[in-house]
Amino acid sequence: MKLFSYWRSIATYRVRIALNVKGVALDEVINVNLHEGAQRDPEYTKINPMMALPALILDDGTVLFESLAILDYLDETHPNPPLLPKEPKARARVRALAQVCAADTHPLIVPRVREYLASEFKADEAAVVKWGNHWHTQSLKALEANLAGSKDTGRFAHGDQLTVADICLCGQAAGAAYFKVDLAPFPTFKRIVDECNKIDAVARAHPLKQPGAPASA
Ligand SMILES: N[C@@H](CCC(=O)N[C@@H](CS)C(=O)NCC(=O)O)C(=O)O
Repeated sequence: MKLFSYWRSIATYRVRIALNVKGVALDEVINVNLHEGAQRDPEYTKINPMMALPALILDDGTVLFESLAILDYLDETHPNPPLLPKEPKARARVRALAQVCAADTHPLIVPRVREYLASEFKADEAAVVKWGNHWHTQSLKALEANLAGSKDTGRFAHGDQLTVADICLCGQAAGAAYFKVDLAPFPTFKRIVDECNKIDAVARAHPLKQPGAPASA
């Protein structure tokens, strides 16, 4: 398997966590420098026409893209440990928490959106940070209300087993740090992310631990 990756990519971070948790080894990690716009290079556009990371190439050449779809694939092909609970209502909650991060928040702050804000609407760096901070904060309020208010929240977002929800919370925390969001008002969210990072498979997937990353964000 080959993973197209960049240290900063939150969506790739999700896939890295799942690969590590499942114990799936990669043959190659191919760097696509998002800061230099390499996701728009014709060679990469052929692999993922969305011009976004991650892409996972399987041994038979199949290209997987979209991090949540890749997480599903890994969970289906490597069932242990499972990334979803068994019970349907529990699965729905886990997927919903994951989607607040991956579907409602993350798409608003990806490079193509930030670049468009700057080029079309003349947003300077401070304005872009304000934008990202705002959308993260909105979602964090919703996540905290759910996590703090649900009897289903345990050591992790749902019970005591790491799930897709936790993987996405970790990505959300990395995004929040990038946009200088203070996590103090979101103690349950922060506690769960800290809990996730006690697991080596999660901790070593962190963006700042990848090749090319700076010492701090
Ligand atoms: N929904 C996609 C998001 C993919 C995405 O936008 N990835 C970002 C990095 S985290 C990217 O490569 N963006 C390139 C760009 O915006 O130009 C997923 O979860 O895989």
